[in-house]
Amino acid sequence: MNYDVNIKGSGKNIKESGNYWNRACECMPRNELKKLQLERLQVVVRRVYETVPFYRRAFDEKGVKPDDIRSLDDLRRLPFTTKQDLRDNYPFGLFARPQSDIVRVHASSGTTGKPIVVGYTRNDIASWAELTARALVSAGATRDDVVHVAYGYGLFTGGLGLHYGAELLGATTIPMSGGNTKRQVMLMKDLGSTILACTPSYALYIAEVMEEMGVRREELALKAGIFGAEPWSDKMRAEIEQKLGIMALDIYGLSEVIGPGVACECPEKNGLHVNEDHFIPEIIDPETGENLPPGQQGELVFTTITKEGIPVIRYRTRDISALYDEPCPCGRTHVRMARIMGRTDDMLIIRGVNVFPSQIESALLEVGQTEPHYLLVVDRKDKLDELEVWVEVSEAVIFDQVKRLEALEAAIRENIETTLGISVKVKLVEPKTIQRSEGKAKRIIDRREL
Ligand code: DLL
Repeated sequence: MNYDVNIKGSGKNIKESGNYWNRACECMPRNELKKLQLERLQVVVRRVYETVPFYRRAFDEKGVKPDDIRSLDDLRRLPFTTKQDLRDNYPFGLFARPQSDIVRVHASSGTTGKPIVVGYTRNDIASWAELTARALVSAGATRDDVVHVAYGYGLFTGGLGLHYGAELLGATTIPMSGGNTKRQVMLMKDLGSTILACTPSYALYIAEVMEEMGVRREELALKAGIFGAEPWSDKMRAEIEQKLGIMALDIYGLSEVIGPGVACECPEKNGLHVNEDHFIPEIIDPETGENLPPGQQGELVFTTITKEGIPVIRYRTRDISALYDEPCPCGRTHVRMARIMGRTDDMLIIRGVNVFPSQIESALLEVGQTEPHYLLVVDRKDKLDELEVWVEVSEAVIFDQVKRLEALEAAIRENIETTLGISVKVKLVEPKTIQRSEGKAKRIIDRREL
């Protein structure tokens, strides 16, 4: 597919560089899209007001009624929904449909306490499959592809989310789930997998295991991958692309909103298109709750406008990003969100200074000669916080002279200290010593007892 489209409002012809699953929706002129969003928003606001006591109470407290939503700007008059609200209403309190309409339940991957439970109607499952199909097609997948799904299956939304999209597309779908990595490599090779779907850290681990098994990337038929569920960087992208010989694209989502497919990258690799016919994104200042203009960094907030089982109104994701409304050369008209820069609750406070793992990752990236595997170990000694950054060096570096290693350690330390403005310790560790994950990577060990 390669035709010119005129994006209304942009005043210029834009060459489409990608493929679409649903061109009418993905490239909908913005004025039409806004009209559709408003219609859908009005319906969902009325529905939650009428069926979910939590929303009725929250709207009443703010003095806003469904009839007050006359424009998209009126969305700002509605209250936010938080993770705590979902917890307080565990398990089904925010469902907008009776249980007989719910055909599937998923739950978030929280480590402590009760998870967050979400429910899908048959229509929700259908729209979700459409969204992950869009992501797969954006990465170049067709019905002739073999999609290897190595996200976890089960209550986590990754596995089944991608699975349904791949089947809808008509691709041959391999429901591998995570783990047993040697077997994954063997099957990828034997079954001719062409598209890999897993977390970016697991993709790197698969590449490592391939190397150990003596399997060269040329022996696989892989051509692209869609990676998400955890933060990653352009350095990791370059590494995955090089080691697996593929194009690596980012896919974003969260259980509370639907799962993977809320937003996905196009081959331009310059931000993730938010599926705006299903979700309205906003960026707010996490402190004040005020809306921030395009381009400014803040907390992502989503309102679901098609979901039936458990719609969410202005859900605060705690993810930090920014929205860009400039037209994209791929032809999609949906706004792009920047790759997730961190989470408001991933933020470490070290001696009073806010530290995001992503800041450390980019400081490491600038210095180079290290692998994208690192661990932040926080401890408290004599009432003082200490941050130690463990970072794996590459094979080539480990055999260097001690002096060279010390110089590298110092360079990394200085770079992180300039970025963060606090002192840190750096520990270079040998390749493959930091534990690999089959799902979301664990980057922080906080040993402080508060
Ligand atoms: O991680 C859904 C998902 C599965 C997305 C597979 C992409 C691929 P949860 O377990 O509810 O859902 O976790 C959601 O993970 O709020 C982000 O903090 C993080 N996250 C998800 N995708 C990305 C991404 C799934 N592409 C939480 N980049 C979100 C960075 C991501 N962080």
